[in-house]
Amino acid sequence: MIIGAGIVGANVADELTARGWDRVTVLDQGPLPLTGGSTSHAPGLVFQTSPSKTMTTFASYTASKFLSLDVDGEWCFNQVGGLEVATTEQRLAELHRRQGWATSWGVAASVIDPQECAKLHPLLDADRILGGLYVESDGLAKASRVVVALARRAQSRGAVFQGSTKVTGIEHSGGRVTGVATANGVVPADIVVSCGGFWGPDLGALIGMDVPLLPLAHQYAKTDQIPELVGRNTELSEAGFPILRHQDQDLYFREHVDRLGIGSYAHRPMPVDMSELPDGEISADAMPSMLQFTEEDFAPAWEQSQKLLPCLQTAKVESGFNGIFSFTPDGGPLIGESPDVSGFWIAEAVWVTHSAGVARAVAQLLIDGRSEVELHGCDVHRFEDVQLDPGYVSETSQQNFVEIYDILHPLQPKESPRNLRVSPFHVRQTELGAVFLESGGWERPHWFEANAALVDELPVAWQPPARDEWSAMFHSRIAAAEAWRTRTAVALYDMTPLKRLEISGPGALALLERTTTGKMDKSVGSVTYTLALDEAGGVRSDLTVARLGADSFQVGANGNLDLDYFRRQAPSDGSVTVRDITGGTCCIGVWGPRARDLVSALSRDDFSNEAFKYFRAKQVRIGGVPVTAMRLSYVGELGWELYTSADNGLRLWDALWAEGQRHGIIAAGRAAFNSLRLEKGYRSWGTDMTTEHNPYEAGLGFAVRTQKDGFIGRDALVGVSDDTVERRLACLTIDDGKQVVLGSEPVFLDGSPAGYVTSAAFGHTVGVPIAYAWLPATAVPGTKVEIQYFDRRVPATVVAEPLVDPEMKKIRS
Ligand code: FAD
Ligand code: THG
Repeated sequence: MIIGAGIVGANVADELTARGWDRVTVLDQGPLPLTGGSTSHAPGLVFQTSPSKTMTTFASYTASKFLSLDVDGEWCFNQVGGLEVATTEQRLAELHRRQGWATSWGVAASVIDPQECAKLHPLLDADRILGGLYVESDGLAKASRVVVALARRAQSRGAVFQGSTKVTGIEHSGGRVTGVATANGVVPADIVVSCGGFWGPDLGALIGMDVPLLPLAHQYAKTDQIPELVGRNTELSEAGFPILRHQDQDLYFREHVDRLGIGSYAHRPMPVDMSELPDGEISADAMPSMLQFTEEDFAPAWEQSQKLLPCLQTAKVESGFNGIFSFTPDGGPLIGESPDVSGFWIAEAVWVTHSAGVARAVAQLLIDGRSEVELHGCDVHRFEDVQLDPGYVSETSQQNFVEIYDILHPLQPKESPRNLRVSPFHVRQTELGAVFLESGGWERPHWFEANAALVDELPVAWQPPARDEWSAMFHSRIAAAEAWRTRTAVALYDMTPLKRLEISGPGALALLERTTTGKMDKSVGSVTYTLALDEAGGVRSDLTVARLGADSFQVGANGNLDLDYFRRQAPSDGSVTVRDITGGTCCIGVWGPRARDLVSALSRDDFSNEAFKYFRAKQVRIGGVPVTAMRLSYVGELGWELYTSADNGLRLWDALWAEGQRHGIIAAGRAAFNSLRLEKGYRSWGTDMTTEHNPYEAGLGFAVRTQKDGFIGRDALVGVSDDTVERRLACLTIDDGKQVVLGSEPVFLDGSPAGYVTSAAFGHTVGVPIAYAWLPATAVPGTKVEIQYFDRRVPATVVAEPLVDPEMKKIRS
């Protein structure tokens, strides 16, 4: 059962029936095929390029799929190309960065000069622009026709489409969906996929599922006849020039035969009160998703449009509307299954651009249990609890509307809402001048201004080179001092935001044995670095599992997706409890060569190498505070992660800080942390590897215990080894020793794009910038490559990893 016959519902029906599911019903409250939803009037511009690999892949699939469709010979995709123009130097630089993303994700794109732009789109004033990004394979989706083409195809395979049928309830029993309620009675269904677009929250509410999206109105207007367009297009072709974006003014354009359509994000965010939508009979003129055009909001857009396209100076706006569609807290779509009612899925907050890609992913999830394209930025369970609050969703989604075309630095934090979640050390961090960035609602120190004086003390070998303007943003040279002190003395890192799960009960061991690649039946006090794989052997997370009791484990995880996963995997007999203990606890990483001296001075417990081995956990007391100490370090230094309950946190920090004065202690932040972990070769899940990669490709084969039977993903890895993989996460250093890159840049091998950067940082210990990148396995250490940074190629070399302490001397001593 699919709820919603918009572009998403129609694509899901098509993708499911294409895979042989022939008992698919699609219900829509509106008439078919124009239901009155967002799809009914979508102008259908498909610009593929995005900072996200997944979203770009979705868009490319959508374009190629729609290109193969027609309705009685009439096109579904008009591949006119896409052109994004720059009117400022910053935007031109941004277009180069976007060209890099396109290249990284496999879409051909080029940055062209103003004359070439005007040749492709003669309505442009070439004197106003500095250049453009041209993507030949972009184009226009005829969304309403795509729906017809897909509905016909799905119907030919057995699907049933039914309009004018509103779903008013979701039936379920024993935690499983059983059907949907409509005015005509209950329709049974064992799987329900809600593709309700901006009605998603209302549909989710029927079973108590949070759907964190906000319906916002967005203006779209059409001009009267433009003389320059007369005779260029036919009623059928509609358009011939590339679709156009003018991001500096939050505008986009397309042709409608001899008129221009103008979309604007240049107005105030206009959240929609769902209770005020026109109710009653839906028709082409009375669509709930089309609100009255508010002319005054369009005025600045019109003025700017006339500047970019001088032909508009004698034109006028003939019609317009405020159309509704969905925005989310981070701009990504929402895909996933209800945590409470299995069989109830959602696929919402999806653009036409990504619709086929999202639908294919949903079909694969339902049928194969996994999507070939990784979904961590799309999974509805990626949000933390505080991020599901309607006030949070509203504020952040509106901010996303405002920033939709802005040039955003990868480290740029949101300005608001902030201070949602703070660790017990927050007050001390603030005193030390912490510069906080935000993640998952947590405030995380990036560096501490209190360490500024240390920059002058840096030995010559540790003094970092000057940075270019872009890579210097949201960065400070203080990170070098913090890295230096971590490697030479001792530093405190606030690890509180790291997701922690307690998995306990008589079935806990069996659950972990089945869901991870490592041996879990070890002595109490053992800690294991391990992987959770999907059925195809893709890495769904990397974890540390500490056995704190016979039936009690503490899992260091990567995020809410891990919580959701273990909850789903836990047997229904109640023999396992999966609890998120992150908020009630806190964690300090005490790392550096003086770490042992420091903690020993505050404790009667024995922290010697013999008594407290690497990757062991113990209950100890430090400074009078009961602590679970784990001897491991993501920064690759001697030391411990110290866990205690939140109430004890501040006292623990203060005890370490006071005693630490004799040991050269500092507080250190994420900037140093990221640099140190890359030097040590430690991967970050979601950035360096995802479900698209197997452990051997990711350089994590050591964590797979092939002798162990029956864990998820094992069968898929039979015959796979370090020697069989065709691509690998490789460590690169930048040849000039100076140019830092930031991630997602394309990497060229023998002059051709061959991969992309995942994580990068300046390696303070080794004195060169480091980049990890996916590359063909043939790119062995010594191989020369080039990284594209804006419009430049930066020479780099594949090197053996890790760069620091490959023999584990520091960390194990
Ligand atoms: P919809 O098309 O809204 O479909 C949801 C369906 O669910 C509706 O038909 C609705 O009737 C049905 N439904 C809801 N509740 C119930 C219920 N209780 N029972 C039964 N049925 C129900 N995207 C692009 O990619 N490119 C663009 O250029 C573009 N331009 C846009 C311009 C404007 C002005 C607007 C408003 C949107 C634009 N979009 C664009 C966004 C795009 O239109 C939407 O993201 C997309 O159409 C959403 O598709 P959908 O199938 O999820 O939603
Ligand atoms: N601490 C804890 N849990 C975590 C992280 C953490 N879980 C999520 C994430 N971070 C996992 N990532 C890593 C990566 C590397 C290591 C630990 C967590 C690590 N690796 C050793 C190595 O490769 O040398 C493993 C050695 C071994 O297996 O014996 O330490 O930061 N609690």
